[in-house]
Amino acid sequence: MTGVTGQQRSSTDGGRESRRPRGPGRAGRVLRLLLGALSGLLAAAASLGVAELVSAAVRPEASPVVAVGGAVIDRTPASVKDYAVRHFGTDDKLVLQLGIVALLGLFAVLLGVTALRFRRAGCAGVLVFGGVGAVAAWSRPERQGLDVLPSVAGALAGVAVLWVLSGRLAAAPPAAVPAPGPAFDRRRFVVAATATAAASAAAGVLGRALNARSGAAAAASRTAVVLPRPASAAAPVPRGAHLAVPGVSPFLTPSGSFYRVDTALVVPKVDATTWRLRLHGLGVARELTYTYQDLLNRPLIERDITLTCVSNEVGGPYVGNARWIGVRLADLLREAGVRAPSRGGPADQLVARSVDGMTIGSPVETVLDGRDAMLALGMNGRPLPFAHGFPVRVVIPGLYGYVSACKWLSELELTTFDAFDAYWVRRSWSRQAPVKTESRIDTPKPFATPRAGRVAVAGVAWAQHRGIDRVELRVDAGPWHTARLAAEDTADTWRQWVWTWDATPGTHRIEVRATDRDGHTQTDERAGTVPDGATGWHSVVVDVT
Ligand SMILES: Nc1nc2c(c(=O)[nH]1)N[C@H]1C(S)=C(S)[C@@H](COP(=O)(O)O)O[C@H]1N2
Ligand SMILES: [Mo]
Repeated sequence: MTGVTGQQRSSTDGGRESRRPRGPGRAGRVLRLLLGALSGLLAAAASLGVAELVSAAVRPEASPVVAVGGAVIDRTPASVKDYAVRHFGTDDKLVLQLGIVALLGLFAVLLGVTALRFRRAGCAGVLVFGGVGAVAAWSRPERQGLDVLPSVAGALAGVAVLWVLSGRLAAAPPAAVPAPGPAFDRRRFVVAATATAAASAAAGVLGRALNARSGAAAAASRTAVVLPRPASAAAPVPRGAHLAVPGVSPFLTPSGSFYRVDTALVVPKVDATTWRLRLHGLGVARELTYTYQDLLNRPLIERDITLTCVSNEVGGPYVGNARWIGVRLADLLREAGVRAPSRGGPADQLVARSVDGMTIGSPVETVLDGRDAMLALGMNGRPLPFAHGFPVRVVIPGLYGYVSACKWLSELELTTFDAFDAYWVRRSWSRQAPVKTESRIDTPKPFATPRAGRVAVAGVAWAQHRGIDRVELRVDAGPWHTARLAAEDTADTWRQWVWTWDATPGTHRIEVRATDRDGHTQTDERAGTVPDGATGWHSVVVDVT
């Protein structure tokens, strides 16, 4: 009991601190600790602000939070990456960066408090953090020479701020009579802290603005693109490919709502006028370099192709269908003298490299087997959006994105699967990964409460390059019913389907399965996405009223 009373008393004392001119009492010490923590946070803010400003002179990807985030992504095991994609979806990158900033803030507080007593140690801690940023920037696959600069400059700014602020908190003005309140010069601390906060914010805002402007040339180069009419146009989408069922995914996915999966914390802004594509490697008779205009000048093909991510869970959202315009990849390879392995070619893997260091390996045999593998320049009638790979990306029907669809392409290298493992393969995903036959119920939504009677159950099914042959549904593990399939656009696109269910009141589970043109029916065996794509039947539970 005395303990409690004691606590109560001291807190009351704290409240009356101003009436007790007895030097730094408990409240004074607490205030000093808080100001120490604040110094640490201000040092961190100065670091980030200065780093952002310097990164504008280097490149946005070199700013420390982005560099550390990128390095974390590079080192994230497949299972964790999968968890992040599943739980945060496209916000996973935001969550990651907020996490890094939160962690930084926590350490900043610790360092600020440490510096109250151990000024050098606190400042050394700030340098260590700068080192982490610099090492992260240096470890990125696409690192450039000056990438460490923002972290180093930021760390030096942070050290300077912590040194000055902790100094102000330490030094009591020499006075014969102890002054009221904490034993340091409040006014000088407040001035320095305010100046630091203002300068950090200004540096950060200016850096952000400059970084945003650095994409201006790229944006202008994109605006200037006029896609020519394709030499080989896609046939119009058959009218019967769209079922007029509310809630079903539109046959063509608008670019703005097309799923996005990549490791880029900053979307690369590539200037098409200076962009180059290098084609080289095993079995290439002569190395070739293309400009964007070179590709635009070639005969272009236009095709509807459904893209799917290997991280898409059964029933998941990472699938979309677009109309792509581009250069036939097989033509380019053949001109360079490349032969398929089945025709004696020495290379069995085509590695696509992006400006951000991504590597994606596809089987040469598949690229040359007659399918519409292409270097896409356009998506849904417009130049590729930056987020989807401007100026040029790869699209290969029938393969998951991580083994086919390299965005922001910069290089094509012919090699072998024995000689080289691409980015995701080094992270426990399969070397080869054809898209699995899948179906998804879009409507009704899980836990919907439709009225008893006729309920339209509808969705999409895909088995790229094989084509969908049949979609079936069953309720409460009853008999299978065949859905009505929308008209097929091509074997490379998904198909909508609908089945009219005579729903009875109660809770029911609806399950779907698809069969492809090879006669393969989707298995009910549940498998996770690692290493080569999820399996199982999508099901939806509804409450019929
Ligand atoms: N440069 C680069 N290209 C990339 C990726 C990436 O992380 N970086 N991700 C791949 C993956 S895993 C998929 S599923 C597709 C997704 O393409 P989208 O974002 O245009 O839908 O891009 C592929 N191309
Ligand atoms: Mo993916």
